[in-house]
Amino acid sequence: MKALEGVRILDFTHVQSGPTCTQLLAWFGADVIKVERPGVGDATRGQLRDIPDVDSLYFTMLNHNKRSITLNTKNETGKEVLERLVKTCDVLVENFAPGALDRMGFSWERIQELNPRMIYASVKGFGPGPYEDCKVYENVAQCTGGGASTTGFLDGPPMVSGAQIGDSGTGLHLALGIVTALFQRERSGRGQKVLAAMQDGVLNLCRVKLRDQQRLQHGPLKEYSQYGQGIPFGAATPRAGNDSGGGQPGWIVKCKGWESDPNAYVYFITQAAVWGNICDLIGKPEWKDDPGYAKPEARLDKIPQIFDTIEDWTKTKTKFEVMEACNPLNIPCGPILSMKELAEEPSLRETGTIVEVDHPTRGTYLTVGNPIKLSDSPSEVIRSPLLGEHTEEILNEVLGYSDEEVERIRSSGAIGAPTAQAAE
Ligand code: CAO
Repeated sequence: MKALEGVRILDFTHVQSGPTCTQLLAWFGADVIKVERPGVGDATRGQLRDIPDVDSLYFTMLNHNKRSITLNTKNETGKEVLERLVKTCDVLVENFAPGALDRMGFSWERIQELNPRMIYASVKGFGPGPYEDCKVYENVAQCTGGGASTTGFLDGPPMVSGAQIGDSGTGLHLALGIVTALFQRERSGRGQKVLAAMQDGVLNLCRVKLRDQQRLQHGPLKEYSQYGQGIPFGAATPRAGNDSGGGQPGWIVKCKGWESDPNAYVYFITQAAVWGNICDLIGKPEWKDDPGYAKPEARLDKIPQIFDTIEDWTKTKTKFEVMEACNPLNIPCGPILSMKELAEEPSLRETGTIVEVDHPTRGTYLTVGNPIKLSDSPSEVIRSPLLGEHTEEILNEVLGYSDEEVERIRSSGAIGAPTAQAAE
């Protein structure tokens, strides 16, 4: 038994933000029925393809454990099928451009009429306000949610992050909204609307930067390297390079091999509690009692110089040797791991965080499994569906259409041509 077994999701999501949400719900056991346009499908099936005529990794890695039905929801018979799906499902998830479902004839009011228990969950770029009608992609959200203005180096332009906080981050927010609404429905008996706006999701993940914005009114941000470098602060939270962003100063320093290996670096945190151990490790035992270094407050104006000294030591070791030396001394640090190293890391394979999946037309590929582990709800990763692979199965078994009715639906053009079957 899985945590969300018995919950049926009508999945109208596409690209990245919505699909990450429904993939998580599927891993927790929900039956996720992905609705796609006949002959077209989710645009990502064909984007960034590495193998001709095969679903892209962009698609496969975001759509595990789902079933796919092709349905033209602008066709009259297609609308009839969609009505039946709305009546049958617990949750509708969508991340269309604003207004698309209304234009299809499925407004929130109409959905409530069809199924008052329905939870209607949306990702949008912006919440209500001046930008509510805008289309939004990942980096637009990172830029408008405070991520880009606070990322990068002080002397460089704003920078977006490799972590997809706008898309996958908002998908996570939406998933929490959905299970919360399902929990409330247990008591109220009613569905509700759930909205996760990408700007809001990014801002939520950047809340420490809004913290710093307000602290600026009371003086310089002393834990930022620029304070030690004597560079004055402006009106807004600045870009902080690799500063830790917390009360324990940290920085990325070079390790042995940095000249040729772009990832021969380690993140090193000078946690106050283990300052003595750090001093011994880097060959500066005299700093332990030196009034200029002994207390965290005294070190704030010397953070860049301290990390230069730490780097003189880390440059003599590989990033893994630094980790091995620091861990027994309780000094927090993290090697900069490349995607290649992560893909090959045995411990991540053992926990199911990195999983090898077999796909009928692609062969094997690697994906990231469920990062949230429940002790009583195991997550297995099942390959993504081919376009329309489960159309007949859903029409027959979920919606109760007879074979003759399926033929009627097909001849109306609502579900497209018979779909390619998955080669087993
Ligand atoms: N049958 C018939 N029509 C369908 C259909 C189906 N099964 N599925 C989708 N469509 C139609 C929609 O109804 C819409 O038609 P209208 O424009 O006539 O209403 C059309 O397909 C296109 O939908 P869209 O506007 O959402 O798609 P787009 O490619 O133009 O925009 C995106 C993509 C992501 C910019 C936009 O969907 C969006 O802003 N979404 C909200 C924010 C979001 O999730 N962004 C993250 C995306 S990942 O980076």
